[in-house]
Amino acid sequence: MIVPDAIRKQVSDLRDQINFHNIQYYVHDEPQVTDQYYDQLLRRLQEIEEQYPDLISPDSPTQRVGAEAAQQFESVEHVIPMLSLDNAFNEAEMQAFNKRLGDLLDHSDELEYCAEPKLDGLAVSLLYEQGLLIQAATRGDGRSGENITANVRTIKSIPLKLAGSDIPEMLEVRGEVFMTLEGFNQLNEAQRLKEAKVFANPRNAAAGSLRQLDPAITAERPLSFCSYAIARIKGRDNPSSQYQQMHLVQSLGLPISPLIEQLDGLDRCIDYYRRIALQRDSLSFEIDGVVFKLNDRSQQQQAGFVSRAPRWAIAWKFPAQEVMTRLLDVEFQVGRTGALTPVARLEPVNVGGVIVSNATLHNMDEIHRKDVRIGDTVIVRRAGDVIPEVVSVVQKDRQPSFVLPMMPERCPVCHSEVIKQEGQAAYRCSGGLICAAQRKEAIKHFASRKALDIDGLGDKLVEQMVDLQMIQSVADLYTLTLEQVSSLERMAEKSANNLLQALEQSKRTTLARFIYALGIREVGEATAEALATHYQTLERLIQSDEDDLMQVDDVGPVVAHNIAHFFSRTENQQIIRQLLDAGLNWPDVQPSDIAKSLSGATYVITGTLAKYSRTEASNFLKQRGAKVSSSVSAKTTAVIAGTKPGSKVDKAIKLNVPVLTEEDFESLLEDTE
Ligand code: I6G
Repeated sequence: MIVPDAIRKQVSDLRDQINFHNIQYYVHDEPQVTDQYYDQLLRRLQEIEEQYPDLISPDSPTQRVGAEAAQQFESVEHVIPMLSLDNAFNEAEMQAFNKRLGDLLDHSDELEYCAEPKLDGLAVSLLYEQGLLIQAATRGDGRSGENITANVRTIKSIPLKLAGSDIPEMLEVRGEVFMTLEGFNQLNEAQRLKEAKVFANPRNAAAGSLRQLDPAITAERPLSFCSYAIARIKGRDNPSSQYQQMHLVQSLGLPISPLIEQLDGLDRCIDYYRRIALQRDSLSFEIDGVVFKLNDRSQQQQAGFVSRAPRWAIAWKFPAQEVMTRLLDVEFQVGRTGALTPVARLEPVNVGGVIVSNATLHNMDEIHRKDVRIGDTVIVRRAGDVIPEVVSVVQKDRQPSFVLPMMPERCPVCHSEVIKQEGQAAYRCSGGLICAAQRKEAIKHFASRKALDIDGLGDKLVEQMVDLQMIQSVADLYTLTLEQVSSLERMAEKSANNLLQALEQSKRTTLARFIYALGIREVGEATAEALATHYQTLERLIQSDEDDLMQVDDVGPVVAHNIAHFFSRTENQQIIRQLLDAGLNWPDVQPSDIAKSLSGATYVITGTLAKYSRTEASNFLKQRGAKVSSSVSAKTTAVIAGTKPGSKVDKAIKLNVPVLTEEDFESLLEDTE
């Protein structure tokens, strides 16, 4: 078939554009077009290639998933062995490494290093000839690995064709294939829905995805790539430092670490390690340490190798985020809404620098899925600010005597029946406010900072007062006497007076806080705020029905049902009456009584916030006049990062945009109230 020149040109232009936008997205993290526009370009190219199949070439962006499923992976010899790295586990070992190199090179000045975080992924080697990706291999035993070209071709951040005009004849790049936390969570969510295998961590997910014999499956997995070394290069000068090598690789369209730095001397390296350790929890990917390499390649050559590792590089490891320990028992904790959460009691163990003796097992479905027995050796994981969790069981250590944890039939606290609602994973205590555990949690919530903010009424105090039956409900707080409060453990008269004063002060509140303090299931701060603004009085809210409630912003059928159900219960009505009788009051609601104190500011929210949904957090910012955007630029005022954030934090760090934690965000809200 004759292909008109105009079509050839169109195909070539489309490929150039797609490759350009790929690099903007994956290498520079600066997309210039929307996903829809990008998809349109790709679709247009696909259409033309379907019409003119002669134009299809293996480096076309449409040809990422080409190969059929393989029977097995072939073996590939590494021309340059894929080495491992020596490790340092503390500052003294890093110091010793630096000293060793100084002595070896007879170098009395500070040595220059190139540093970057060590990604927790899988090492692969990519071979480009005449600019085309012709082979990709795993590390294997270092001398030979598996040929995973078909799978690696599906990773969108790996170019099938190198970029630029000065392309080396041959280039072998080594790097790490990994999965971002966002990708990992999405994949596991999808796996759960399909009732397929759920991965324990991003590294396992990346490994499992890369090891698929069918590249079509790998193509669906959110894999990323980051280069860390040039193994071979021909037809272009090999730069004289590691740092320059990485920038050459980047200019050819391959991603490199956004956090790479050149550092003079040991002290700067130690400082870098500490900085990265502080950022570790807010990065969008998991890292297990920092790699330091002598920057100067002639110094590297001088230092040479010892057995299977370069003498000129070291991985200074962070404390492990996953460790093994023994599951001593499983207990069930009752929350504010009565949900019973299985909690693992563990032999205390250091996880990521923190001693952990309890970890969540989430719910009974998870216990069955992970096949957990009391006595098992388990792997506990603590990443970021999230609660430690049991991720898996070391099955080979299983003894026949180990028993499956059982959900109790009765609440461990109030002995009411435990029930499971159809379609829900949680078992709940049916005791409601009869249950001391639920009462304690309800009172703690009522007193918490964003509710009635009762200064000095901490968790321990609430537990004591409920255990002593001094208080039964939140309303009883306002009947406490000085005598009662002073009789509590570690409560001097002064503190008792202060608490009573704080209780008195808490009576003057806002309608939104009061609604939030009631602890209605799934009514967070923003919903409480929306309800207050919508109804303006408590009476109107109490009288509304489910249909009416659904007119309020963010209130869907489940929340509407929860609210209506809460107000329909006589015990709740009674508590509300007692609270009002005790003198709780609030000013009339003005529809917008928060000053527009953040006008002109633009925020980006990423990751999961523990106490707010995305919508809630956005609403709070918007109420204060701020804009909330989905992408980070140099003009962004700050990025608010929860746990497991996306690449937006990396971008913010790169652009020197401040990154706020959830606590910073809360302070911001308070300061602008
Ligand atoms: O396994 C590795 C991870 C990261 C590496 C590595 C690296 O540089 C950032 N560099 C070398 C030279 C080797 N392994 C052998």
